[in-house]
Amino acid sequence: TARAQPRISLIGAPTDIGAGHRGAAMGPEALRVAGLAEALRARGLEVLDRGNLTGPLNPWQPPRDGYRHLPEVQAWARTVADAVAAELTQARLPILLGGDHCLAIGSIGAVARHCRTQGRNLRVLWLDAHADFNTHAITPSGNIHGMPVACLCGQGPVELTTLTGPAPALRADEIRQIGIRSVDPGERRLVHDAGLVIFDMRYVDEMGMKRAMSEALAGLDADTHLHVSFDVDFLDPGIAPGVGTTVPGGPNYREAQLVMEMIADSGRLASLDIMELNPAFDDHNRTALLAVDLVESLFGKSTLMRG
Ligand code: 4U7
Ligand code: MN
Ligand code: MN
Ligand code: MN
Repeated sequence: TARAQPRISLIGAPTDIGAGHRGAAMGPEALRVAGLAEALRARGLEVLDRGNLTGPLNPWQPPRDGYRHLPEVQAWARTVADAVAAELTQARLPILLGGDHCLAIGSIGAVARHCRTQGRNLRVLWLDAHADFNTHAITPSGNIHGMPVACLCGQGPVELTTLTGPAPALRADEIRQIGIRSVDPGERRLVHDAGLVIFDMRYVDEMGMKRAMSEALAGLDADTHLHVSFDVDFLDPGIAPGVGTTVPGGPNYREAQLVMEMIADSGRLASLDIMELNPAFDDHNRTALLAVDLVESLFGKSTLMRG
C-alpha cells in the first residue's frame, strides 16, 4: 500500500560539547560530503537542508561536580530541541546530524513533547555500543554524551531533565536499546533499576538480529511515532572507525542493514538522529559513506522488491 512520503529536514549540530574527544563537530559536514541529501532525494524524497545550528564553542574544561560543560550542553540541547520541534510542527521528518550524543536530550525531548501534545504513542530505538545512562555520581568521565538516556528518564541535572517540559521526558518502557556492549559498573545498576529493555550483543549473538529487532519493534501501532537515535559507534569498528569511542564486537554490515530494513518495513519512522560521527578518526570519509548507505536502507532502499 502506498504511504505518504515523508518530507525530510536535515539539521546540522556541529559540536562535540558532550564528548571526550574533539571532532564530532565535523560530523554534519562529513555526512553532507558523503551525499546524504542526494541519496535521499534519489529515493524520491523531498529533502531540505536547514544548514547548521550554532552554539557555544567547546571550552575543553575538566568536569565540574561530575559534569563537563553543563551550561554549554544545555545551550546546544535547547537549540536542537527548538529546531526539531519546529520541523515536527510543520509535519516534517527531522534528521539531526550530530554532533555528539548529548544532543539527543534536545531532539528526543522535543519529539516526546510533540507526542504528548498530539496524544501519540512513542517508541525510541537507541542504536549504540553504550547505554548512555550515567549520572554525575557514577560517570567515569563526566562527559554528558554518556548521560542522555538517564537525563531523558528524569535522572540528571535539572538543566537537562526539564529542558523540554516536566521530567521525565520519556518513560523507560518507551525505549529499546540495541547493540549495547559497554556499560560502566555504576551504570549497570541504574539501567537495571530503571527497567530499560536492552538487546545487547550477547542477545544478538544468541538470538540473532532478526529476533532482536522484531522484539524491539513489537507493539507499534498505526499511531506510534518511531524515533531512531543512531550512535555510529553502534557499528563494529572494523567497518566504522570514524567515531571517538570504538568498542569491538558490534554489528557487522549485514546485521546493520537488517536493522535499518526492519525499521523501514515498520513504516513508522518519524524522526532520526545520526550521532557521534567523528571525521578526525575516519579513513577517507568511509564511516560517513557507510552511514549514508545505512540511512538509504532506513528509508526503504532494498536490494530486491519486497511485497
Ligand atoms: B556515547 C562512557 F566511560 N560510558 O560515560 C562514559 F565508557 O554517546 C562512554 O554512547 C560514553 O558515544 C559514550 O564516558 C557515549 C565511558
Ligand atoms: Mn551514544
Ligand atoms: Mn556510543
Ligand atoms: Mn561516542
